[in-house]
Amino acid sequence: MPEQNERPLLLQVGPLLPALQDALNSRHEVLRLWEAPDQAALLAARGRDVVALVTSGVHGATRELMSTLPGLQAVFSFGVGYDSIDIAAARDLGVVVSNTPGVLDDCVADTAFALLIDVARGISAADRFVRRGDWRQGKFPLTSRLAGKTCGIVGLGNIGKSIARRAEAFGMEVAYHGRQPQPDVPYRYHAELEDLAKAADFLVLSLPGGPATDKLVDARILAALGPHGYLINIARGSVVDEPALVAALQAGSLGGAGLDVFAEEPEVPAALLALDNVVLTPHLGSGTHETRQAMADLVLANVERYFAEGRLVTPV
Ligand code: 8YV
Repeated sequence: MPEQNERPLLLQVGPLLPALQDALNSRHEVLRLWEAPDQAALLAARGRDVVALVTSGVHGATRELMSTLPGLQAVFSFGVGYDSIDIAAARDLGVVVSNTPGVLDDCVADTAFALLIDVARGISAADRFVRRGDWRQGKFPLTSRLAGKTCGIVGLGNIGKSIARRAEAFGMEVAYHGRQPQPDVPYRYHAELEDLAKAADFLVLSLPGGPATDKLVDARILAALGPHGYLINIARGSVVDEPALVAALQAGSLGGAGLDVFAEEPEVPAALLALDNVVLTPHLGSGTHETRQAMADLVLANVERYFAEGRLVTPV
């Protein structure tokens, strides 16, 4: 059980959904770290009273920050990916961590499919074509059909499975790569990522970020996907060797890419902006009113259960 304080002091690392901030503020005392003119001074003055961090996949939680909070018991994160949270440090410090799995699968899978259809059929490029007035000069080039193609999914977790169901509905074959084959799924497993990339027309990345998957998709994998292959990334920018991706797209040795995530967000390599066969979105995978509210509700449920019962709803 957490130590019983009247109003536990929470430290919020960065801005969150306003409805979540309001709900936290109404029940707890919340320090707003990112707004402090002198963060070190705030931590020196109040850090010893902080019992929990509230953060997100974007803001994360470093070992350095957690180590300055001797009373820290829990980290509550808004988002399913926790690669920005130092889980090993949390374990060393005896700090529990929660995230928000399950509630964002549909929206992230929709984003993956929106990017996939867009790159295959050239929807964003066609929109630019119409706006430029080019239609008067001739027809838009032919594009690629989805039905009958192979959708190769890297990381067949909850989001990957939601993507697979969409691919099936569009008449695509589904194959996947992950650490283990999953006996209960009807899709073909490739133990080697390179073999999946060779077999796939669309390689969709829905695996966790972090050191274990850093630059997993490199020049070799992109070459296996080939000049008629498309890369879709709704996972983390870190899982792709971004300079290798830019080089493959510029050389025409990769057919195109749909990217919601980047290595150095919000920076996007300038070379990508010039390419018509690339669709770029600003990490909006889970970004609908309904899903962000569901994520906020799950953060709150974790906070409330932790302070009432000493347990998390969705522990990492
Ligand atoms: C969020 C995400 O944008 O859940 C994740 O892992 O990447 C997104 O849903 C992110 O957590 C920051 O809010």
